[in-house]
Amino acid sequence: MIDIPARPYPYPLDPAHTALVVIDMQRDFIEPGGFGDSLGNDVARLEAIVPTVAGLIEVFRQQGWPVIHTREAHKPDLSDCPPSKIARGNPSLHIGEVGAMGRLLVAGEPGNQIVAALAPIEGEIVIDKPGKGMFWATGVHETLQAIGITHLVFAGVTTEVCVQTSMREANDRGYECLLIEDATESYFAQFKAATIEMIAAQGGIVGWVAPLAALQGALARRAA
Ligand code: TIU
Repeated sequence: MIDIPARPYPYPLDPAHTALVVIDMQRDFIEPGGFGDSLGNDVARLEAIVPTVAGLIEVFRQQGWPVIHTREAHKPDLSDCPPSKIARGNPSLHIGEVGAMGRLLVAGEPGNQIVAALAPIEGEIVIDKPGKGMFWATGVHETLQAIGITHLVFAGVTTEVCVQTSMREANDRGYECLLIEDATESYFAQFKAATIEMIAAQGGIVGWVAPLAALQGALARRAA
């Protein structure tokens, strides 16, 4: 085990059984004209974490540890999208309607692609998920079990929606979860801060939180 300085106490990272999960770093949420923008959000906040997420992915690639990317994506016929989700929020454009980057939140459309700086490479797992959580209707639990993963490190957007939902789903399935706090962002600064606090509260009721530098520092000390 590698102890990563974290809150509420050091995170015991198991190097043989740890994967990185990068949640929904897709153009739909990060660039103007996408789904996040259609809901009235300031998307510039999210783009700011791209270099940190890239640094985190690089750590995992250098270690040879698995990297999993998710996308919030629906089938082109929207058969996996509840009508309630399409109707919600009085948006300027609904899921499935054509925006500046193609149909919102639809698999295969330009807006559904992961931003170029974080593009998956050969051998990395890409999960299209119809819900906010990564376990709902994806089969990812079975995929992770098949490769022996027990520990998940989380990054991506948005902190209190898809990241927190996925981390809670993972926690309930027995994964030891660490959120890299500077590799996640919300459209709402106060919701990011609150999410970090509620994950680490009560002795780590959902898991651990730490900055990227804590992970990098622990791995550097191990290599020295
Ligand atoms: N709206 C919002 O904050 N997030 C989402 O709809 N999806 C994700 O968080 N990926």
